[in-house]
Formats: sequence, structure tokens, C-alpha cells
Amino acid sequence: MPRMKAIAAAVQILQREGVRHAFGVPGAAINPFYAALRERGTIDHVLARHVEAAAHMAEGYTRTRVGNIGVCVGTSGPAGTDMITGLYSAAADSIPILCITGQAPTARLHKEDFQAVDIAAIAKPVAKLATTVLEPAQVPGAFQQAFDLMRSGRPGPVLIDLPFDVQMAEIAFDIDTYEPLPVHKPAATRPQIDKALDMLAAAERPLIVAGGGIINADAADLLVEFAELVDVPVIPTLMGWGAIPDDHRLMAGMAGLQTAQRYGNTNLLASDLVLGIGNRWANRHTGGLATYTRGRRFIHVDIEPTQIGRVFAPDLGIVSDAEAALRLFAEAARERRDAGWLPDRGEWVEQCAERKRTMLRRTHFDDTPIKPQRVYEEMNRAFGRDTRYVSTIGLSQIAGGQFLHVYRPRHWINAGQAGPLGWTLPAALGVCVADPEATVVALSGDYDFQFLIEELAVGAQFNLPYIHVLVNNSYLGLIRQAQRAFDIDYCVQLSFDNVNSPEVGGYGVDHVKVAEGMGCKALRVSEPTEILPALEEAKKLMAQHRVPVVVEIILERITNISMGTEIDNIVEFEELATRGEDAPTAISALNLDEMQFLD
Ligand SMILES: Cc1ncc(C[n+]2csc(CCOP(=O)(O)OP(=O)(O)O)c2C)c(N)n1
Ligand SMILES: [Mg+2]
Repeated sequence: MPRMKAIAAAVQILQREGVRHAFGVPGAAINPFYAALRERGTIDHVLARHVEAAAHMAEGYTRTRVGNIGVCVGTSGPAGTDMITGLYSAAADSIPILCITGQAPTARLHKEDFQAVDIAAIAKPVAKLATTVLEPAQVPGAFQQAFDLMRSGRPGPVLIDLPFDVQMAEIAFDIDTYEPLPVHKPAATRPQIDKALDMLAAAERPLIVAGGGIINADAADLLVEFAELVDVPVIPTLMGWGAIPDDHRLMAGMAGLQTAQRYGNTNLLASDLVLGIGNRWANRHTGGLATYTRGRRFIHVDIEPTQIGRVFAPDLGIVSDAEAALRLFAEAARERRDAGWLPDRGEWVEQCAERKRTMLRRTHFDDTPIKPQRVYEEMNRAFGRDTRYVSTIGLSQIAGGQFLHVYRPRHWINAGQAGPLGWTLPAALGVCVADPEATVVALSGDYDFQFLIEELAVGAQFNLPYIHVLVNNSYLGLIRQAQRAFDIDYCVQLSFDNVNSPEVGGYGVDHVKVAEGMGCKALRVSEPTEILPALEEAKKLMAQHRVPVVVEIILERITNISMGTEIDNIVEFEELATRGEDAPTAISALNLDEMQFLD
């Protein structure tokens, strides 16, 4: 049996489990890992500028491709604590990432050693497993278990904390005898699926709510196949967006309090049965449960048994991986179709499609300063079906959710539940590492952008080109809007007179200068007609220089974006679209050229 340092065995296991990239920040206690990484030479490392960013890069990396597991690395002390936010946003969205931390030597763990902190205890609530390995010979098993846990059941992150001496200790290990553990995923049974299909058949106005579990399970094609077989419209959740293309005739819009369309909410409210697959009834999707559930029955399919009934009791709960369930759903539906048992859904499908054609918000504004709605209209013009959008939170993300178009799974990459400011930029870098050929477009408000702005240098250093659309209202816009309920506008302003940059007109930070200082390219736009040319120019700059390109769009400072507290009381702040030219890049206008308006 070959003998080697325990950490060398760990690096061999990473490689055997498919890891090709890692994101991190070295420190003394994790240097044995870095030495092993260098010696092996099979894993590329991206040096973050902030350890939280390394965790978000790992998330972006995982979320981009089926089977990817992002790895982030640092010391246990301040690096590990920085990565907790990444573990949280990964756990919240069922995203596997592996966080590896280097700890003080075991003999000094209880001596308040330099940078020794019980990171495993801190990480426990936000990880499927968080463990400090105290026995060197257990290191291979810890990694084997980590990969098994990350992939099995509801996916999620794991933290492995390795004391310095444990990393350095010699153990017997032979990678040729190592096998990844078989992944365990519960699967629906045929009687369960038949029962669900009976309920679907008995309904008059059924809908499918498609959650992120479908994307995690790589089952988007099966979802579309099943929806087409039964001819039932689909409402994707924010995490499921892209599971069915926006321009599919059965895509009925998103429902929710913020990232939703008027037609999505109206379609949901008109339904009498909802079949949720791989979703978790997130509160910004459902709003008040009485409004959401009144007058309709629910079937809930989820991989995690404790998710069934967590938010409300469904009429039927099925514990299953989304792919396994959808495979059986499609198989059973095909049999029913061939037997002539499937009800005709033509009228209901047409009602949903009619709302999609007519219940639109206006995007075409010519105002200067620019109104945000216009930005998304121009983005729809500039970016094609293959674009991978990355965003986090704020009015920018909410309006993006309302107006942008997504056509493929993993092309809307969003920290949905946690929404940590600063996530967008490093996540976009992780997306670039995972798919170097992709057109990656990040969308941030000014505050989100400023949170981890230093990561721009990582993009420049490692040649990770993407376009960052930065919508600048010089405000914590979402919180300003929320403060209307308190009748205050307090501690939410980002404006100041920049003594070095009078040209930013009191908007505070000169993002163009900062981006250029970091080695990136940047453009600033103040007129609506300049947006599209700037986005086109950004594409050229990105191809030419292979660095991130920031397109800063100076917005009017106060624009309220449609939202509400219940899905039947969403407040509209702008006039709605009444003519085709009010919403020229709405999906029906783009694809059918048959927009009909009610007048
Ligand atoms: C780490 C963190 N702290 C606080 C918040 C609360 N929060 C959500 S949105 C927001 C303001 C976002 O401002 P900006 O990025 O400029 O976007 P805008 O709403 O103006 O488009 C804040 C403070 C958060 N999501 N994350
Ligand atoms: Mg802002």
C-alpha cells in the first residue's frame, strides 16, 4: 500500500471524484493542501480576493454544469467564517459545494490557538455535514462521505476541516482501490404516479410548478416532454426558471410577489390543481398561503421527505428525485394518451396563452435619466438564447426576473433563497470557469456590485471575460422601496459628491474608474438610446481583451418595481402596456408577432 500524507490522499480523491477547479485563499494552516495541490498539478486554482467570494465562485461553478461540484478553500479561522455565507446560499438553494478548511494542530485546538475557531460547529446549520477530522486515517473516508452526501438526496454543501497535523500525517492509501460511493436518490413508484395523474385528469385547470430540483436533476427535457404529453401549462419557480423555455407555448409565466409576471400570477390564481415538482413553496413564490392555496388542490413531489408538508399540507405528497418522477410521469402519460384517456386541455391552455400575450408591463420608456424597465428591453435585444444570466437580489434582480428571457436550464443563475449582496460578481466568475465558451451576463445593482467589487481583479488576472450590467440608482433600491411602508428614506442612499469624479453627478462611486483600476473594461451610459450600442461594444471589448466588461447604466434614482404582499395584490407603479410598442421585447411579441391587446 502506498504511503503518503493524508492531504495528498485527499487531493487524489478530489481528482477521482471529478474536481478540476478550486477557488480559494491560502493561509498557513491550509498550506499542506496547497503543497499537495501543486505537487499533483491536476486541479486549477483561482485565487479569490475575498474568501466569501471563493465560496460564491464555487457556487457559480456548481450551478453551471450538471455534475459539477465547486470547491472552495481557506483556513478555518477568518477564511472559514467568511465562507459561511456561501455555505448558506448553497444550502438554501440545494447546491453542493465542498468547503475545505485548514485548522490549527489538534493538540492546540483548545488553547485558543492563533486563528483556531470551531468552524465545524459554526457551519453545521448550513451544511449537510461539517466535520473536523481528528484522525489522519479517516481523511479518505471523510472525503468519500462528503461527495456521497453532496450528491445524494437533496443536494447541499459540506465542510471538511483539517487540522494541520492531520493534513501532514502519513497514511496508507491507494487511489486505485478508491471508489466513489453509489448515489442514493429516492424514486417515485408507479402507483404514486398513477394516483397523481388521476388527480390531474380530474382537474379542469391544472398547472405544473417546476422548481430548481428539476434543474438539479437534469430533468428539464423530461419536464417539457411530460407537459406536452398532458398539455398542461408550466409555471417555473425562480430556481426552476429555464426548465421550460420562455417562448414555449406551455410556459405560463412565473408566479410570486416579486420575480413574476402579471400573467403568471393570474394563471396560477385561475388554476384548480397545482402539481409541484422539485420546488419548496418559497414564500416569495406563494405569498400568503391562504391566497395561494384557496380553491385548488396540490400534489408535491420532492426528493427530501421532510419537505412534504413543511409549508402546507398537500393533497398528495410523493418523495422522489425529479428525474425519476418525471420519467415515470412521461411513461404513464404516454400510455394514457395511447389509450385515449387524456382530457383535452385546449381551452385552458389557450386562456393561459392569451394572458401571456396581453397582461404585460411596459418596458419602452424614453426618459432620461433612464427608467430601469428600458434596460431589460435592450438586454433582450442584445443577448441571445444561449446567454447565461447571473444575478442575486435587489430591484435589479427583481426587474430582471420580470422582463428578461431565459430559454435553457442553468441559464438563470441566482442565489434565490439567501440573496447575499456581493454574490453576483464572484458567482459569474465561477460560471466563466465552468463554461469558458458561454456568454455570461451578470446583473447587479450598485450596492450588490460594490460588495465584492475587488473580485473584478480576479476576472482580469485569470482572463474570465463576462459582461456585468450594473444598474446604478445610487440607492439600496429594494430597501428604499420597502421603507415606504415606514414612511422613511433612511440609511439607504449611496449618493455623495465624488471629489475625483464630478462627472458621476453626485452618484458617489465612480465604478468605471474602479473597474479600470482592477484591470477590467468599463462603459457608462446615461441615455436610453446608448444602452444597446454599449452592450454591443461590451461584447467586442470582452472578446478583444478577455477580461470582465462593466456596462454601468445610470438610472433615475427612484423607480418602484412591481411587487406586493399577496399574489393577488401586486402593486403596479407604472402604467401597463396597452400597445405592442409598449413592450416590444415581451416574449409573445418576440416570437409570435401576434400580440393582441385588449385596448
Ligand atoms: C449581505 C446582505 N445584506 C443586506 C441585504 C438586504 N438587501 C437586499 S437588497 C439590498 C439593496 C440592494 O441595492 P442594490 O444592489 O443597489 O440594488 P437595487 O435594489 O438598488 O437595484 C439590501 C441592502 C442582503 N440581501 N444581503
Ligand atoms: Mg441600487
